Amino acid sequence: MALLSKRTGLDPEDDFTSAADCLLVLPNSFQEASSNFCCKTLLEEAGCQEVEYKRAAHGELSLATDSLSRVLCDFVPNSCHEDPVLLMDENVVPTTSLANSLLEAAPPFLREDLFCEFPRMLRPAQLCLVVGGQGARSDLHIDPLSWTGWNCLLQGRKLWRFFPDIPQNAEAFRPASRPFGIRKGGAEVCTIGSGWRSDVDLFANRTNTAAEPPCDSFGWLSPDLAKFPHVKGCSAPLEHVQEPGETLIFPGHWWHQTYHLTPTFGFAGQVLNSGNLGRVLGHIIRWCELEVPDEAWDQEPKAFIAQVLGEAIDSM
Ligand SMILES: O=C(O)CCC(=O)C(=O)O
Ligand SMILES: [Fe+2]
Repeated sequence: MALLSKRTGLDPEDDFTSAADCLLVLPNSFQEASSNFCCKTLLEEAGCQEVEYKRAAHGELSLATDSLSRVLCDFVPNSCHEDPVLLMDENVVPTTSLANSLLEAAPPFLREDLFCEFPRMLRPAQLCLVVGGQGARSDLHIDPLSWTGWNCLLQGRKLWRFFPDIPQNAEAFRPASRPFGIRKGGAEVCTIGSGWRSDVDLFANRTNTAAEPPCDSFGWLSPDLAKFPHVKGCSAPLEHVQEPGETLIFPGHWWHQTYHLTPTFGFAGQVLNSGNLGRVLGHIIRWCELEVPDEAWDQEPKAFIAQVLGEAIDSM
């Protein structure tokens, strides 16, 4: 039996609050946004800004800093499987006029976001710029706070692998916690929840060298089993090749990793609404070991958020 499911070809105008437990694939969801327009705007308004990007030469991962224009125009086009370049940046877009244009172009249910009720310091960034060169991969991870993630691809093709968060996969991936909260001087001072990351790279070995290898067989991209023999025990993944124009909406508490089949350009964010409020606040309540009476769950979302976040902060 498949543990994870996918629904495709849905209308971006629909209200997806009740479909929080499967992968949704929306075609043409950010109607007004084109990668050329977004890239041009970013380069004009923020090309000189410093950004941190990830590169991995011969398996050695490192973080490097350079201007946005150098990363987009020089490094991303030269990325390859052995020396991949990935930029995931939450700071640049909010400083440009693109932030408003993108939020206006977003499907309506992504604009109704209860994370705006969180105290500013604990609010996740609304828009993350995700630009990958060919062969770039995210790490294998679970997003923080059990939120619902969205990821819009405007250009390129990206392969995703999803897995349920079950003990079998924790055994296979050997996760480390990635705390979510307020950081000061590099230290976490108020942690309200967690995400998880694994050192495993599900795409470490590439056996097919064609520029656009077939996407229906994933034997050609596989983990390094000599280095991580325990990965063999993981459950079968749900796979999806994200095409340009598609937005994916997925439970952030699923394990996921991406592989950028071609150079890509897109944005990611997360949403909190009546469909996943219980899951996200439940995550914070468990993580902070809060005692919340049953009646609290019957409150209006805003009041419930204020109570849980207030108690979480008091508990530090
Ligand atoms: O787009 C990617 O490469 C990774 C994005 C991701 O992990 C997310 O949107 O949660
Ligand atoms: Fe993620």
